[in-house]
Amino acid sequence: MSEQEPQSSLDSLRDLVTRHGTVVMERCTAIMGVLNVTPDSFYDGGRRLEPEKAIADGVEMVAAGADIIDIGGESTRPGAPSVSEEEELGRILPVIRGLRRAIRAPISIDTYKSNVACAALGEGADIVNDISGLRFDPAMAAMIAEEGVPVVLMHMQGTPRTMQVEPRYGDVVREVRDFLASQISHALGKGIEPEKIIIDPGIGFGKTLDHNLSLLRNLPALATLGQPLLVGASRKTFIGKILNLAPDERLEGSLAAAVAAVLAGANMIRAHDVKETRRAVNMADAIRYRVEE
Ligand code: 7PJ
Repeated sequence: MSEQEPQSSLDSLRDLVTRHGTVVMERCTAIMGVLNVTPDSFYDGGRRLEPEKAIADGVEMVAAGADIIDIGGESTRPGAPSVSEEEELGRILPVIRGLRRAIRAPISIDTYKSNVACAALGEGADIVNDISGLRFDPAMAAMIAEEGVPVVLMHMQGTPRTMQVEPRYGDVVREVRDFLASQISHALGKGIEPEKIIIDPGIGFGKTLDHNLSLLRNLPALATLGQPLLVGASRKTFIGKILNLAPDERLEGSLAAAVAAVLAGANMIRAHDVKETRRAVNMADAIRYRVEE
């Protein structure tokens, strides 16, 4: 990118620089592949009890077009049992270690615990994906600033245990936007660089079906915060409610949501089905960004 080019336009966000490569989000949407190594995640739980299987799946996701692999070791579905740091680390560290040797793409770690995130970064992870948006662990922001790595700030109402009991908002779009704005300020205050902050409305985290649809419809209001915008709708419950389908039948609904998100301003899509999402998102990117010479 030339130096004269302004960085402020929403369609020319800065690239995301990580320890293992740069994720380009200027005029193309990045894909974050979901690699859960839990026994109980709602869709892919129990599929990767051996690290070798998880590593092979991560390699396959990169070959299918993932720009980032997001590794999670604790299910955050409503009612899932919490796991100790030791248990979480035992699940993720062998996978991060092996995957780091096998792929060049950046690895993100889906955790809200600073000790887990820090150990993951030590094994070669590159990005911290904090579903609490720096709310749950007071040591998280300073650790991320010290390490100089990018962070995903996600919105969630409440905690995973309580979030779906009775989600309530006056104006969901305004409240999610205000929360993200305030957590961006908090992150900056702790010394995290502005170009390393990604924001995420947290589809399904303390939201009803209508809250999720409102957020997807109003992504432009979140894009105006000026940070790269990540959306994760893949195989979530709201798709099941609309289509009356179980998680393993939600591929088409997930692709539709991904395309809608890209056309409304998302810069990164978090998805379980990388090959299919890459194709759908490439079509959306052409519609969104391609102009005749
Ligand atoms: C999300 C996530 C999401 C970010 C999960 C699932 C539930 N992290 N972790 N955004 N969802 N940043 O995989 O469906 O939407 S766990």
